[in-house]
Amino acid sequence: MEFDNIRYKINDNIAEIELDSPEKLNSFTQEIAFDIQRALDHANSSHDVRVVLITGKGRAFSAGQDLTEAISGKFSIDHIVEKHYNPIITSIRQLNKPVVAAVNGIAAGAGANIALACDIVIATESAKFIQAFSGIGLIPDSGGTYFLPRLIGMQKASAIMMLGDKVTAKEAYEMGMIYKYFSDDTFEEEIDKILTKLSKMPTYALSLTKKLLNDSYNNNLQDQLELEKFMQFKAGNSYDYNEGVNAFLEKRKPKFKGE
Ligand code: LHQ
Repeated sequence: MEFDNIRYKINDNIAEIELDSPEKLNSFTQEIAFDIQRALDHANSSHDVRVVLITGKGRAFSAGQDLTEAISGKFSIDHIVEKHYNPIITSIRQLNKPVVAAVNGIAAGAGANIALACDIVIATESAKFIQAFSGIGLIPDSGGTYFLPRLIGMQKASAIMMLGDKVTAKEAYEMGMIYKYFSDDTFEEEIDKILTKLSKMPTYALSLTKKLLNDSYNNNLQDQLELEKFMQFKAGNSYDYNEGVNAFLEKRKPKFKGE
């Protein structure tokens, strides 16, 4: 697949989406947003892909919306939200494999919230998360008002969104905003380990886990128990379940197919 505005490659069942406009801190134009949407769709439907990585080139993950495009009047603000960002967030949540955000540097505005929509968020020690919206008179979009209070609680989410403070990777980790952070020196190595592990796991079961977690936000306990029964039935009929149990009983490592 050819992309003009991002880098997209698939190796060893790992799809990597790299934002590739470091001179503008990987801020999003329409072309970039559409390329990301296309790459996510491809990763979702490709049988070769068992895990997806989103990361940025240079010193930023992404500084959010390209503000020169935003102010140009080329697109209305609601068009940008509806056509550029909302489909990306919906795709990440509905993607039937794990999506990892490797936050290699500053993540601001929509850039921060796209990262927070991913299943696993890992940052470099020097990364910073900024809900930059209030600094320019906007509201947090790209799912920020949905995910952030659920991740860190309403009080901290309100303060971070209203004050627009820079949150360090250590602070983000301590408040439960991200899974882990690593020193800048070992970051790539650690990300590779996580991706390699995920690429060999029972992908189908992980996709069902993801569906359950998506619904967990909205269901009551009884509905969630019912859904777990249904999803466990599906997982229990998979190739990987059979392989996992047999490997355990035969005292060998399982060879999962992701099916
Ligand atoms: C940029 C940007 C950028 C263009 C750095 N755009 N060039 C939805 C609906 C519709 C409209 C609006 O937006 C949204 C969603 C959103 O995402 S709203 C939030 C938009 N993002 C921001 O407000 C963040 C703006 N950027 C910053 O505050 C700073 O650049 C941060 C704190 C991210 C980094 O600061 P520094 O490390 O000091 O870097 P810098 O400011 O010097 O930036 C480096 C270059 O990147 C610079 O260009 P230049 O030609 O002077 O070297 C910046 O102009 C450019 N850049 N962010 N969003």
